[in-house]
Amino acid sequence: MTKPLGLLVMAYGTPRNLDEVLPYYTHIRRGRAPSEEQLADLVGRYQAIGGVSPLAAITEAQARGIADILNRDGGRPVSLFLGMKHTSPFIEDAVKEMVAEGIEEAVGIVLAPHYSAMSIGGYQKAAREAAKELGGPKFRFVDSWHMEPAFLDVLTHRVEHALAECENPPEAMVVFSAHSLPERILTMNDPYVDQLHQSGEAVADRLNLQHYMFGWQSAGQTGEPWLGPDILDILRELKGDGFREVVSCSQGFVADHLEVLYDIDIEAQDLAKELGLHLVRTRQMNDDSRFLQALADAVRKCESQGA
Ligand code: FEC
Repeated sequence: MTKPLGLLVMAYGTPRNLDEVLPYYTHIRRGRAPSEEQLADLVGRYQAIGGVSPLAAITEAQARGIADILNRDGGRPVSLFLGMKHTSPFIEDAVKEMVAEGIEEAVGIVLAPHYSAMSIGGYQKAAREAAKELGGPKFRFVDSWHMEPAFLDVLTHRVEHALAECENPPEAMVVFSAHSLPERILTMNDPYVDQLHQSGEAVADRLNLQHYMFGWQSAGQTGEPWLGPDILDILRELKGDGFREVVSCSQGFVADHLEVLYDIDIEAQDLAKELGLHLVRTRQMNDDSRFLQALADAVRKCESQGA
């Protein structure tokens, strides 16, 4: 009997309660503890969205959903493992479990659509290094899946629905955003910026959008320049340019979590109100089965590349 293919689904991770915010934040900062002020600011943002992020439950539902689709599609059965970048179970824990269960071949996929060496590359490095240290499994990785047709279909529907909530859809500006990264990626031949444009352009073409643009959100406070323009500056500029309605499509994220529920729904929404702009956010992918099909398709393509 064919041995199951290991499916390593990797995601960012989130603190399970407010006590876990300090170790989580310290891990994100590669072991440097945040100042009291930085910690209080982050705790305040979690409190503002209800105390904890829904991300953990959504990630689990997404991972299970992808595995279920793959185990029904008639292809090689998969065995699911879930590994987080910044909380337990860490990616290294998942690889350890894979080895213990005798998994020899595996596909790794990250729950974020666009590749950057600074984001997806970090997840893959953690899995590769753990596999090297523990003697397996043999990994193949999905680098990016932002152009998977089923993903673009769902993204297009999301933008279409958000536009339908506008009073005058043809005159609304659609802003496609992703998590900002330090500007130095521009000197690294990194595909992140181009990929954000590719998926956004694909949606704009399908909907024949007259007004759309690209921006960044959730930049860190690290003292170095980050990719811009930031969504908040964009809102101010759009107001100055005479726009009255804006659709925010956080296409770099696939779940409801802090960077969407706080950065867009609270921070950007407050500014929009102050400016007198009508801001509508597209719904996130969460556990939409059409979206999970896109990820399952990407896994099968990756698996067959090595066949
Ligand atoms: O809901 C939640 O609890 C977690 C939401 C969350 C997601 C997420 C995704 C990405 N991040 C990316 C890059 C960076 C870089 C830094 C950074 C910092 C934070 C902090 C929090 C946080 N991120 Fe995150 N990110 C989420 C949460 N992120 C909290 C720390 C406080 C703050 O800056 O707001 C800066 C690191 C440093 O200081 O050196 C860089 C990227 C993604 C999207 C791809 C992915 O999901 O991996 C890129 C979700």
